[in-house]
Amino acid sequence: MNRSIDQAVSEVLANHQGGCAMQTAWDRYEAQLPQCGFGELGLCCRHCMQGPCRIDPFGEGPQRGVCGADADTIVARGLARVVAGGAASHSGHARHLAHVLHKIAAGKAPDYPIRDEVKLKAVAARIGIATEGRSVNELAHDVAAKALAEFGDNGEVLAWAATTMTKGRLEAFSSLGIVPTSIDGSVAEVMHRTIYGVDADPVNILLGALQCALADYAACHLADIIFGTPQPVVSRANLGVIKADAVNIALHGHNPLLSDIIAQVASEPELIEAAKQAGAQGGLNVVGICCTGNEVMMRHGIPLATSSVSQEVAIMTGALDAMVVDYQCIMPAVATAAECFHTKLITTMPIAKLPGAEHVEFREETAADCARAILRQGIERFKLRHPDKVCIPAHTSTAIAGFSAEAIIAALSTVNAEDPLKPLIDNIVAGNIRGICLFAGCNSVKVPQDRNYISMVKRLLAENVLILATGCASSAYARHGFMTSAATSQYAGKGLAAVLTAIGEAAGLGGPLPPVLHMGSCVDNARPVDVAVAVANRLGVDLNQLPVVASAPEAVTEKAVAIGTWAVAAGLPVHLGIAPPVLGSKLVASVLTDKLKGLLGGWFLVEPDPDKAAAALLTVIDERRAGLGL
Ligand code: BF8
Ligand code: SF4
Repeated sequence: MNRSIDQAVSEVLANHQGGCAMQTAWDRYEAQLPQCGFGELGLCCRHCMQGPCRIDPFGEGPQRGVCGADADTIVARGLARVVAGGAASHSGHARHLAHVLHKIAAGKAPDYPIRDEVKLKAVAARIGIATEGRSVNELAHDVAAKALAEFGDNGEVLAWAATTMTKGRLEAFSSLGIVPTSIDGSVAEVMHRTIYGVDADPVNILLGALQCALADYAACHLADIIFGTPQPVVSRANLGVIKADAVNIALHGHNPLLSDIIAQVASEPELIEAAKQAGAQGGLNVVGICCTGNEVMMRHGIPLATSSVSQEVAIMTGALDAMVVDYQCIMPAVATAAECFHTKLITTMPIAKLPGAEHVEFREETAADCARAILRQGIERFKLRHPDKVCIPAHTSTAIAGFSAEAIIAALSTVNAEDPLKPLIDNIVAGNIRGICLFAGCNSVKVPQDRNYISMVKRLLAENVLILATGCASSAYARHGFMTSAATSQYAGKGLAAVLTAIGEAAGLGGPLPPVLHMGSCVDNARPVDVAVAVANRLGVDLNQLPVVASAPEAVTEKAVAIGTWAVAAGLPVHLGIAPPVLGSKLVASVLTDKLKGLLGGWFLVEPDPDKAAAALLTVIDERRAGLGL
């Protein structure tokens, strides 16, 4: 089985010196085959202890569970709970940040200055907080209080949804009764209505899932105030960023609270000296994995080692002295991998401990000290590294990251300072930018790592589609060299290349903008929406009319499903390269892939073949262009 088209990953898989029966996600996937057909189709229910119940997809065996739930109900309930899982994760992350913002305002988190006061003020004004004559801490307090209030239920539409979507979208949500009024309430309500004997109407359940997904969307907006709004930064990506002569510390997970501080204190001379004293002439080398990796890459230029599916492979280089994890997308298997090498695995969050890891509880009050202590543990561990087990592939690529919505607008304003959106809109109208595709989501063992991303992007770029990327999609394009000026000349169609060159030169980049813009981690999917909403408002149209599409060609997690679902609600056609467990219900599948189009303008397009998927997205882009008279 072809596991990855990333040469660095393939080399380590082939040549690592793990010894002790080192297994990876791909091995464990093969051991699972064939996977359960009922589960794949979403036809297994375990929502009560009279089950598990299974529906026979061929119509020969049982068509109803013990309670009478049929395939449609069971599949819809299962999907809704997947969305709730995703929303709970993203909103847990957001709640954590809101609490920290509160502490910052109260002077209880001294290691976190407010890094973007302008954004704090803008967000405060947007959500209706008085800003005139108020101090930064007062504003931070009120924004945090408002954010925390979004988790409760005051019966009003969530401010972060109401103030960041188009009017047309809000009307569409209202007409379907899916306006989110509470983040926690939406998650809890999905759990309630999908329990034994509550909601059995599959369409009603799906509407609940859409509302919950919109709550997920609302929870994606706080990080820049605390950590700073990213600006373009040149870094490197792929396993070759791990250095043989340095103490290598990998930061893995999602919430940058600790990793952002580690990224900063790693340049302290005492720590670098300590690393050298331990024998690492290259000093300290901090690298990122998954979305924490994206966060520190776009804000601090920290190089990105690899993505989710290959997280164990970073350890298998034999040169990772410590892996520091926070939460989400951390395979328990990293503990086993670490045991086969000398890597110190450190968990930091009370809700995410791993058997086999050392837990260093992180507290915002003493963040910098905690970060230093963790780095010193990595330095100690370096002394135990076995040089004969080191297998670092030479591959890396340059990657320009940090294209926040603000950074994109700033780049555009170098072309037209009065009206920054005009160059973007003019080029869409002229066809130089035929459309925009947001790639999001994960890498899965079910697809050779990165294959779908890379084949689709080559086709779309050649057809002048501008690409935005977040999450592990960003990682794929960073590792494969698509986030460079050179990639524009190599892959972009003529029209797109001309636009990217003009903007890059006007912005003083000394070359074209990359054809794939790294917009951040998965919680940063709100950034592309911000740009799309600005364009839609400027044109006086709604999001579901724009030639903008999304794709999660190698999706894995519940979080990815939650994001895909709100993207559909936002009016985007969303391609999925791996079918979610819904195909056991013709009704649910037809709502998701067809009926939603009439209701919200967005829908899911399931296509495992990347060539066909790219062609389908181009067709949709052209239909939307035609709809706008272009
Ligand atoms: O939040 S893309 S595998 S790392 S879930 Fe996870 Fe998927 Fe990667 Fe980031 Ni997003
Ligand atoms: Fe079976 Fe119904 Fe219980 Fe599900 S909720 S396990 S279908 S009895």
